[in-house]
Amino acid sequence: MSSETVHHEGLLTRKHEWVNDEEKATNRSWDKVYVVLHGNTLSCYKDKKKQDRIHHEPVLSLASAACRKATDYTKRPNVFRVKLATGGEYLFHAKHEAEMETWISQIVLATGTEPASASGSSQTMPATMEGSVEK
Ligand code: I3P
Repeated sequence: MSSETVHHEGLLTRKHEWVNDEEKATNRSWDKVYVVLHGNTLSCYKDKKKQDRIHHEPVLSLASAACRKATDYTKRPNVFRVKLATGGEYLFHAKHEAEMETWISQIVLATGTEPASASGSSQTMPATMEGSVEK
């Protein structure tokens, strides 16, 4: 990872799928969120003003998190998944493929893992995240 702090932000739509390895999120609606990636933290705000976090949730740590395109999620295009070290999982829906790829590469940088040399490599995602998500 470069010595420069990773920083990326923008509007995405988000679905919280899992609270941890065992517990499905109670609210699994898609929410518009203003996402701020800074260092290895991810904050999801209600809007660009960056005052209120969505659902008053805390900042999310991306340390040892995994991120890749959610190829198993077929209801929307350009969706990527972030799986936190806690087992928490989020889907993020980008407006187009380039936006999705930018987010994935920035988040992978922030997680402290090396980005995969070829896109789609399982290096960036545990095998359990491939295909259908069975818990
Ligand atoms: C959820 C909402 C989501 C849907 C989710 C529903 O209902 O319809 O769009 O996810 O399905 O629970 P609500 O808004 O009433 O909370 P998908 O768009 O991925 O289908 P789920 O229960 O299968 O996660």
